[in-house]
Amino acid sequence: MNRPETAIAYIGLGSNLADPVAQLKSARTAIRALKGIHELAFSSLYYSLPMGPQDQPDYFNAVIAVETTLLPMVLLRALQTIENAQGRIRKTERWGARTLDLDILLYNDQTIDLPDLTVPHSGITERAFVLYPLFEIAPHLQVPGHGALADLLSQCPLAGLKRID
Ligand code: A4P
Ligand code: MG
Repeated sequence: MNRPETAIAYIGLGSNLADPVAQLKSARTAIRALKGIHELAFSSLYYSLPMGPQDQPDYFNAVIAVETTLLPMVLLRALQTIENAQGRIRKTERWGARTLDLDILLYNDQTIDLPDLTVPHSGITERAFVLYPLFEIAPHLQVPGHGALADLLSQCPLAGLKRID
């Protein structure tokens, strides 16, 4: 029997409600527990000021690298199930506060343009809270359509981002 093909995916984690550090830790545990996923690396946690509406708490962010046999849409649904299990309530306001946000940043070197899934994630190039943790675990990465991660990072101000030991 052929082994299922594996891909390497990078997933961004974000939280700014209900003990964000605990939210990120339990999200990591939940992702590792998914069938067809193997963790390759987990970045430090990063503290960041909110992008978007400013009347919300500060964020904690991290990035996880995984090897996975899950196809992109299957991975997205699995991540949404984890968001929901951790009390995510979807509001209509864009970029509002949330207990947990899991975004597929990259999936191999694929470019995906589906109604429910855009990869590379649309905000990847200008978000310090994505680029810096991603660089910590994958400094040589190329972002499809955007060039070297190192170059993107060099053009992205920290904007208050702080790495937490
Ligand atoms: N979707 C499309 N592509 C993807 C992808 N690559 N990964 C769709 C995940 N989802 C993707 O997402 C809305 C829809 O995006 C989903 O139904 C999915 O099919 P959502 O998580 O329901 O809503 P959202 O997160 O509010 O929208 P969005 O646009 O993803 O928000 P962002 O861009 O994630 O921004 N400030 C700091 N400092 N740190 C943060 O982490 N996060 C946000 C949310 C705002 N400000 C922040 C942070
Ligand atoms: Mg999201």
